[in-house]
Order: sequence, then C-alpha cells, then structure tokens
Amino acid sequence: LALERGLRTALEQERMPAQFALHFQPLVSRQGDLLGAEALLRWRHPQLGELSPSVFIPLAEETGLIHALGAWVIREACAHIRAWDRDGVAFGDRLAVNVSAWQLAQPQFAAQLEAEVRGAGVEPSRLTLELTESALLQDFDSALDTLRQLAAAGFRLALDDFGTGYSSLSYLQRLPLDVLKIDRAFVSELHPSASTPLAGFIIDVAHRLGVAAVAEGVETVAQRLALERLGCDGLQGYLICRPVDEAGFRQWLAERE
Ligand code: G
Ligand code: G
Ligand code: MN
Ligand code: NA
Repeated sequence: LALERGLRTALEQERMPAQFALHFQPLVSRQGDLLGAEALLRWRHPQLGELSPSVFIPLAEETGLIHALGAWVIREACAHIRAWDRDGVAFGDRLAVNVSAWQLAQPQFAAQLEAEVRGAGVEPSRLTLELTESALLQDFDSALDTLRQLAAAGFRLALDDFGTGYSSLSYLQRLPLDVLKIDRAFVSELHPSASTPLAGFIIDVAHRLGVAAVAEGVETVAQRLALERLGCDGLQGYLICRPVDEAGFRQWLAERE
C-alpha cells in the first residue's frame, strides 16, 4: 500500500514530470522504413527505482488512478508529437499509446479523448490506440460502440498482444481495427525450420480482415527474416531498437539518416 500512496503522490505532482516518463520504441515496415513508435510508460520511484508498468498499471487500475495516469500519458504523447513537429523530427506517421480496459470503459471516453487530443493541437489520426482483447470482451457491445466513435474521430486502432486472449473471429470481424499486433510469444517460437508457425496464421487472419499485422518482440535476425517471408507488415522489438527515453529516440532517429 506504500506503492499505492507513492503512485497517488506522484500523480498529484504530475505537473513536475519528475517521476513519470514516456519511453519510445520504433516500429518499422517489413522493408525497414520507419512507420512510427510506441509510447511506453515508465515510473521512476524515488526509493524503488524504475518500476515496470506490468507492476504499477494493475495497481493503478485497482485504485482508479488509471484515469489520471492515462490522461497524463495522452497529454504527454501529444506534447511529444508537437515538439517533434516543431523540431522537424520525422518519427513516422503516428505514435501508439496503450489504453487500459478501464479507460475504454469510461462512458464518454471517445468524445473526451478526441477533445483532449484536438485541444492539444494534434490530429487524432496521428495516434494509434493499442487495446487488449480482454478490454474488448468485458462488455463487447459497448466496447464496439466506443471503438466506432474512436475510429470515426480518426484514431487508428490496434489490437495488442493478439493471440493470447479469447476473442473469436466473429468478434474480430466486427471491430473497426487497423492493426493486429502479434504477441511476442508467437514471434519467439519463429526459427528458420518452423514449418507452420502460428505467426503466419495470424498474419493471414489480419490480411483477410483487411488490417496490418505488426510483430512485437522481434529479437533475432532469423525471426525478422521469417516474418518478412510470412508477409508481416510491421516489426517491433529489441532487434530494431529497445524502448528508449526521448533523447535516445531522437538519437536513434538521427543515426538512421
Ligand atoms: O514497457 P513494458 O514492456 O515494460 O510494458 C509492460 C506492459 O505495460 C505492456 O503490456 C504494456 O502494454 C503496458 N504499458 C506500457 N505503457 C503503458 C501505458 O501508458 N498505459 C497502459 N495502460 N499500459 C502500458
Ligand atoms: O503489451 P505491450 O505490447 O504493450 O508490451 C510492450 C512491452 O514489450 C514493453 O514492456 C517492452 O519493453 C517489451 N518489449 C519490446 N520489445 C521487446 C523484445 O524484443 N523482447 C521482449 N522480450 N520484450 C520486448
Ligand atoms: Mn502495446
Ligand atoms: Na503487446
């Protein structure tokens, strides 16, 4: 519960961006072109050091702090887009942010998000919202309604960690998605001699649905080659670049030129 208190305190001081930061991980096309990046939240705890979101996001969800935290992530993402535009930093077409089930379930989520993003001077089409299957299945009809509103506002929608949840193909077909992100569990099992990898099946499903397939957790050249051969559209992972802080991201972009 000390952690909960710490999270609360850190959020109350959100205007002093001391403890939270967004890190960035690039996303490239099969051909190696830069498509964009994913923003990943980091919390530098004053005593415990850097904590993983897999530790504090569930805590934020249980305590309701996820709404304030999620709003901070969106504001910060928009501020970075504005700064990169201002400085002529070409980071790709869009920035992806992770959205929790709890945010999505807020009654006015789509309208509020659109207002916040436009208010920050950013076109919704420059953001991809990454959602998990479990976020959609809690109340499918209302999630579908929210996703339609988000899509109509111009946001791009990605289904994150795909293949690990329980969504049926008939549900999938009804969602206005742009991207399926193949969970890294399916990427890690790719090797040159894998004859019928599940990643290939997921890529085919994505293409039949008319959406792009993005692989996460690409760590080896062999995995990258296998994904290229399978027609995967986007690649993300340590092989391309680890999640890095903003300065590291700018440096990575500069070194590519
Ligand atoms: O960055 P890392 O690989 O440690 O992320 C661990 C988990 O935390 C991933 O599932 C990721 O989607 C999630 N995560 C990272 N940043 C955010 C965020 O800003 N909001 C939400 N809801 N989840 C995030
Ligand atoms: O659930 P989500 O896809 O948002 O999670 C992103 C998480 O994956 C982040 O915590 C990030 O640090 C991690 N990640 C990114 N690239 C790799 C990779 O190549 N290998 C592994 N093991 N994790 C990765
Ligand atoms: Mn993600
Ligand atoms: Na993921």
